[in-house]
Amino acid sequence: MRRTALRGPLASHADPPHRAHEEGVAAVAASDPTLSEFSAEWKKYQDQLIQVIEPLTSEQLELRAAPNLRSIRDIATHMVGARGRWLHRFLQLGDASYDEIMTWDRPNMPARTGTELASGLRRTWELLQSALPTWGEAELAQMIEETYHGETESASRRWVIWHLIEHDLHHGGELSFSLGMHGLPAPDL
Ligand code: NI
Repeated sequence: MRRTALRGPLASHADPPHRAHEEGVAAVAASDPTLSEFSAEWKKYQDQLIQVIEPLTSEQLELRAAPNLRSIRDIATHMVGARGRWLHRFLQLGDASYDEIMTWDRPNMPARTGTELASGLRRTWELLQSALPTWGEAELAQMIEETYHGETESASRRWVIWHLIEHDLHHGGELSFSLGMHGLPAPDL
């Protein structure tokens, strides 16, 4: 399978990158207990993220681990934007009301409040939750292809689910560190 990388200003590990489907991976149905449990546990993590982000003031959202690193606001905004691009643009879930959320973390976009960030996490979560029960083994394994900015990329729905988990946990760790070093409550796993 072909593997290509995004190029240009939108290139980021948060953009649909494009992993070839690994052959020989066992199929997982949407009703599979493992997938169900991962989804339920992921939801708990999301609830913890919302709990710590929603009450933050604008000043607190601007805190960061170092001057050259992303602020708490930037990290949370990026998590929402990446979910939007994967779920709405790449997997084509949700209506046109999700168009804007994909661009939240692009340059020169408005600074989101804690309430808005929590709403963005909830709205993108709803996209995934509404789709999961409709995906059987075939849908999870199906390769989705997207041509964006002249690059054709492909990934399975199953891979997208995994990538959003790793993306949330990766940036959730950055968020936790940034919160904790400034004496703010962080997700308590
Ligand atoms: Ni990222």
